[in-house]
Amino acid sequence: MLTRRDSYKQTDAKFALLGARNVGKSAIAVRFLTKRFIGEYDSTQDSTYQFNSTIDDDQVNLEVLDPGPESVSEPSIGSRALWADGLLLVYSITDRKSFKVVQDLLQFIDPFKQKTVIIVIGNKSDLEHERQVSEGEGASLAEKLKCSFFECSASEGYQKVAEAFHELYREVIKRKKERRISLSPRPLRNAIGKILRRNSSKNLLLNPGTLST
Ligand SMILES: Nc1nc2c(ncn2[C@@H]2O[C@H](COP(=O)(O)OP(=O)(O)O)[C@@H](O)[C@H]2O)c(=O)[nH]1
Ligand SMILES: [Mg+2]
Repeated sequence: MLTRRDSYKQTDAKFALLGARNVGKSAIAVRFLTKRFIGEYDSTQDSTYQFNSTIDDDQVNLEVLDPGPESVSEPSIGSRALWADGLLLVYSITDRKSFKVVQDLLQFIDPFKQKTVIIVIGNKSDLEHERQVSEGEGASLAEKLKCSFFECSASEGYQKVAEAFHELYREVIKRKKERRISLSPRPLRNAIGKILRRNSSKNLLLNPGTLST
């Protein structure tokens, strides 16, 4: 179910899309939330959605911020990076300038990198004949940033768009767990570590199939 910031529930992860105008941020958000493509979307202001989704068999509560047009200034990016657990940095493969905008944004996100997970997305992959940014360039930017990278087409399908959000969600949850452990006192940390190790070796014994991959 999709609601527009009217009912507040416990949120498992907060995501914000960032990038130049017209790269398809709204189209990506709406595709993920409704499974549909809406070609022309009113992007005059920020929209925040609360959304229930199933990710890896878990029912999760997500909040997604689709920014309005004035979203690439330093204060605006800073406040979004502070708010969000995960940032989707979106460019269009048909617009080299938008790839540069993503690279320029990074300096403003840097102060939040311990807290906020990022993912790079090259949208409009259906427009191969208009491509200006190669897949390799997107991948090597992501490699440099040590983050995941997806090319997708909001207009063509749901699957790739959903995959990107799901991957970001997994990384956000992993980061939250790591932070929780690193913020806890050392004896507690050691105890948690022991329990985790014990449980993971039990799982291997109970599910020997996990060893065969
Ligand atoms: N061909 C194609 N057009 C897209 C795609 N995603 C968005 N668009 C179009 O690109 C334009 C800008 O999209 P929009 O979502 O408003 O971009 P935003 O300004 O980043 O939010 C609109 O005309 C969309 O229909 C895509 O994957 N493929
Ligand atoms: Mg928009």
